[in-house]
Amino acid sequence: MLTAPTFRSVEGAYVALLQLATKEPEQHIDARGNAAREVMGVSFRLTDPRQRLPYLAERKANPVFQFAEALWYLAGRRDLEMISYYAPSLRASSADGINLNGSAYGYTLFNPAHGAEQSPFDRVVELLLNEPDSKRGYLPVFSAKELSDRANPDVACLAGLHLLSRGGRLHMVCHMRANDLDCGLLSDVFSFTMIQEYAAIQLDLQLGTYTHTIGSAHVNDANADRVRRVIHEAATRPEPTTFLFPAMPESTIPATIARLLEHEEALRTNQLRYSAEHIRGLGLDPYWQQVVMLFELYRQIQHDQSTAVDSELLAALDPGLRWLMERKWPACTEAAAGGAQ
Ligand code: 5HM
Repeated sequence: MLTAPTFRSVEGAYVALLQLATKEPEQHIDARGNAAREVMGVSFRLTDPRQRLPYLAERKANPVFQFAEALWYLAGRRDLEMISYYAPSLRASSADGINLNGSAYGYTLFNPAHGAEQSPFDRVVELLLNEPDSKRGYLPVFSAKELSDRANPDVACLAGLHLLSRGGRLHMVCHMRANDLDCGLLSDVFSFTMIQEYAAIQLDLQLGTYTHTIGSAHVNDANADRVRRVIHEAATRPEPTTFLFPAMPESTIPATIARLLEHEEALRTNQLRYSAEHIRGLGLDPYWQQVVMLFELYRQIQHDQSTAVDSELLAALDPGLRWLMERKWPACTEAAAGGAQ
């Protein structure tokens, strides 16, 4: 088969790639201290890129981080302050303790390069509005100059995102030089398909397919045990757990992202605390209300160090997000158990 194998949701592609790299690795590598099993040049296509979350108890995906990272990209940011609150391990990738460089993909995509008037993203949107069939809607991210410093801790893994408007739908093809199949792939697909959906809204197009291609697809030896457990769970559960991820509202514009990040900052810095009722009254679309609910739950976990979060707020989450939160965070598991009594 010369085209990428097709999956409906990211979960199927994720499990298939874990199986491939675990059972049929092409080689064992050891780069920058990370021993890993590797397969070269793999790809898959998602027919419904909105189905961007896996529901596997052994994987415990973190929807709080997923949305935080997607919004951090969409807002064109690179500050460690915001993103390390959700993923402290990212601090190790910052050369100056203030910003991320290579992996701050949104900074590259959503800000004008030095001397330019438009961001690369805005330029591609304008191009596709004028010539929908164009093949030039490419958003490069990796830059050769990142390799000039041999000690650079943060070289972009994303080579670029290609937007293609075809038949009234916006498709995306993503090229990654390297992808950690267990740790990087899920958050990358989540965020890039969010960028795709956001772009489709700006172009007034329906969401098309998402194709993901990887140069070095690998599973680090350090994660081999968890990977085995995930593969076992996927192979032995009676039925997959499925929830439908809803569509991003068509009213989403840059001001929506900025407004969400005002709430995010107030919660991250513990200046405000919200109830479910308060969040419903913020004037946000219900889709984005869910994200503010996730940020408030995370505030309770981080700042209040609650042993059980607000059960009313947890119950207000969409069932899929609730399922993930209850598996990821003990304070959510505890609140759900209390609510069930
Ligand atoms: O040594 P190297 O720069 O390739 O290490 C980066 C590691 O992070 C690789 O395992 C790569 O696959 C993973 N990674 C990822 O999967 C990193 C980033 C951040 O750029 C990412 N996805 N988004």
